[in-house]
Amino acid sequence: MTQQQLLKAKIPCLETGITLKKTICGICDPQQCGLKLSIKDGRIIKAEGNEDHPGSGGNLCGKGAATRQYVYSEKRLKTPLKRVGERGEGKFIPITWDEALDTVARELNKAKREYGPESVMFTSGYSKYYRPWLSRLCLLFGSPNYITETGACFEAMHMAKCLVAGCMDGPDMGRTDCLLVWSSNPFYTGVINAKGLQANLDRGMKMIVVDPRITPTTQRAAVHLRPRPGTDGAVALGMANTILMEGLEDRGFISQYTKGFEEYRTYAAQFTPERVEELTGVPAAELRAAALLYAQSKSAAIMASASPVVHHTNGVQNYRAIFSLAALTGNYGKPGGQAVPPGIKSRMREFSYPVAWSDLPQRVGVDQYPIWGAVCDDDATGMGIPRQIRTGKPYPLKAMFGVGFNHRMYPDPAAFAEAMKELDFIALVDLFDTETLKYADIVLPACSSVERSELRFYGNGTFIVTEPAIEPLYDSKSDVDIMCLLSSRLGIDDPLMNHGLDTCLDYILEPTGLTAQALRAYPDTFRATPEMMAGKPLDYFKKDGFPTPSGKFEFASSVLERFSDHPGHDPLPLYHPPGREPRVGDEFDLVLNTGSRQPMLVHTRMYHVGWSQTVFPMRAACDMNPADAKKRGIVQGDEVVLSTPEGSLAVMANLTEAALPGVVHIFHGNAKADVNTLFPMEYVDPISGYPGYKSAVCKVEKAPARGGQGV
Ligand SMILES: Nc1nc2c(c(=O)[nH]1)N[C@H]1C(S)=C(S)[C@@H](COP(=O)(O)OP(=O)(O)OC[C@H]3O[C@@H](n4cnc5c(=O)[nH]c(N)nc54)[C@H](O)[C@@H]3O)O[C@H]1N2
Ligand SMILES: Nc1nc2c(c(=O)[nH]1)N[C@H]1C(S)=C(S)[C@@H](COP(=O)(O)OP(=O)(O)OC[C@H]3O[C@@H](n4cnc5c(=O)[nH]c(N)nc54)[C@H](O)[C@@H]3O)O[C@H]1N2
Ligand SMILES: [Mo]
Repeated sequence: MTQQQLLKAKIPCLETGITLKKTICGICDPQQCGLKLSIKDGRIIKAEGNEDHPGSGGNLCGKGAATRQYVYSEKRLKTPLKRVGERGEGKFIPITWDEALDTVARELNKAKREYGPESVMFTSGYSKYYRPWLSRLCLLFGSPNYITETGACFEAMHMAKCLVAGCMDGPDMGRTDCLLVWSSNPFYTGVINAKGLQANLDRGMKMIVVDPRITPTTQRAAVHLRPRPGTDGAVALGMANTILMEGLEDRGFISQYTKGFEEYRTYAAQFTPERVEELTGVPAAELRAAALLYAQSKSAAIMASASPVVHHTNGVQNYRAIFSLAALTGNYGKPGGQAVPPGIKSRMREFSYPVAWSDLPQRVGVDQYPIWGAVCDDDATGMGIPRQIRTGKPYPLKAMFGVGFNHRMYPDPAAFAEAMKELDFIALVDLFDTETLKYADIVLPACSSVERSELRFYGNGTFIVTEPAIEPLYDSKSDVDIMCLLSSRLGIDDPLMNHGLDTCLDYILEPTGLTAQALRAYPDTFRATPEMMAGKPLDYFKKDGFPTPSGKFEFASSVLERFSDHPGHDPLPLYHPPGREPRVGDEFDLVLNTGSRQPMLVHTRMYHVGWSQTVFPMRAACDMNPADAKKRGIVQGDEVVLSTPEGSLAVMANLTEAALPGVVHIFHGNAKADVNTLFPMEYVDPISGYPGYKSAVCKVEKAPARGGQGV
């Protein structure tokens, strides 16, 4: 082959000067599939899956396959910027890193001096890898307000787990006979999870899926329940009632290890299959089939997702009702039931939280949502930010240092932005030029995962410290380097952060006996030895009790009992219908369900990355059932106006049987058709403060003429 032919075929060899570098994909953050990049003259010319990666095994989704367009996007930030126009106007001039970092340090310290450290928020969106540094910086600065996207993701599920069992658990999937998947679709949301799920289906595991939509996951289920969104609590209580009526509960487990069973049993008795059918739309026979399969399997485990069940005004209570099924059937403490997942020994927790929450002022939002203060020890909720900025109560909020922070993930983003305008100072770190940056005083350009070194722990007992595959583009830096540089400028005397990434990593990794540099020799991940692993035995609670106030699994929560004067804080998992439900004759006659994941999109990240969207339309579209469309004279591809009582959007109608009749779905994060503008800030779960993103009411009408906000 000639050199030209070799170059055209992108063959890595001496003649072409093309080299291969292995790293991980950071686009869809928590999955981190293995990535193999071909590099020529410091530029990525090809991106493939790394077949030697034990999690993803060479698979790469459409987003990862579009790595080159993502990394070399026109929208990448190139230099640090300083605002010169009004907040929101988007006028900036380039400045040096020294000027930018000095300004950030000066302004954050000014707010600290004048209003106290708690007046400064350290916020993050969806990205995960830099969070230990952000929380450490925040807590060492003296502020309790380390706030992540978890105010609308994960924490409410964790909260529900803590209220019933005292800590997080997950399915012992490798050994279970029956997996009850409550609203998750890994075939769209995570390559590594999907591979794991498929492997267990292949060995004969049965699956029940509770999901209003038809998805690749529901298509593999033995039983698929399709409740109306936000009615999950009634489904779970109905399953409990069937199990009790059939005498399939585990009496021994219940009497020894649980609290509140008799009240729970009496309450669940109201949920007859016929009533559940009325409340949820799930046919009585299907409910029964699911309950029997779950309870009669030798072992059964529940797989829950971070967001769909809790994006409702009743999410925490609904999840408590769902998780109670595991205790009812004794699926704790045995192979194939619920298990506290093992982890690799590290000092991650000590690194991330060097100061106890109890030594700091109360976090944002705890005054309104006290369960955050009672059981959540990871971060604060961002849902309280706008109100506290406006009222200054319980104390003023004056400045923000945000990393990958996007105010549009919250409901009513215009009101959120208005509140941000009132802050004295905002510094934001991002990869791309975003809408949120328009409100910043200083903007700092971050580099992407292929341009940095980072540590990741995987659930399968492997871990990795990556090497940068290419140099940071333009004048960007890794988020961690930025925070380490800031730490010393803020005057924080931290022997770890002030010495940079590797010093921090070596501290975190110390219990494994490995250093960051040693781990870099394993580009396909390093498998932890048994001595490096830590975990609780399956039946840990038999000796130590559950880590709840009573030491038992709590059908009736002692923590909620303490706060039962707050609305919705019922100790039993009482079922309240979603805050908004369409009734016959209503103007807003459809359920609006937003954010069900699309394989080619991640929140705001991919709208400008066309390569990932070749098999799906790039236009903002809402999914609706053909029967609902027909009633409204709508055909496939029509321009429609989707309205809630708060506003409307022009989008395209995509007719699909995947949507349950009566339910309309739309993805979020599209700045040009932002569905979060259709939600009021007050439409929330009273316990978690989560927005009711997945059960609002709407109407859909054929658009009178072409045009509008759609893209
Ligand atoms: N209506 C509706 N709204 C929702 C949801 C829904 O289902 N429906 N889902 C909610 C959920 S579960 C979540 S998790 C949130 C997520 O919402 P967001 O946090 O908004 O998620 P992203 O848009 O992925 O990321 C935020 C920012 O991180 C930037 N970024 C990407 N990589 C990096 C990096 O390496 N470093 C830095 N510094 N920045 C980076 C991106 O450019 C982007 O500006 O949205 C929530 N909002
Ligand atoms: N491609 C892609 N992958 C992602 C993301 C992304 O934006 N894009 N985001 C990541 C994030 S932040 C998260 S939190 C996870 C979420 O991960 P998943 O939970 O796996 O994905 P979702 O599509 O949000 O929700 C799963 C299913 O829940 C169903 N559902 C919606 N409302 C309800 C309800 O009220 N009750 C029940 N029982 N089911 C309901 C939806 O129809 C959907 O099929 O995905 C992560 N992975
Ligand atoms: Mo999420």
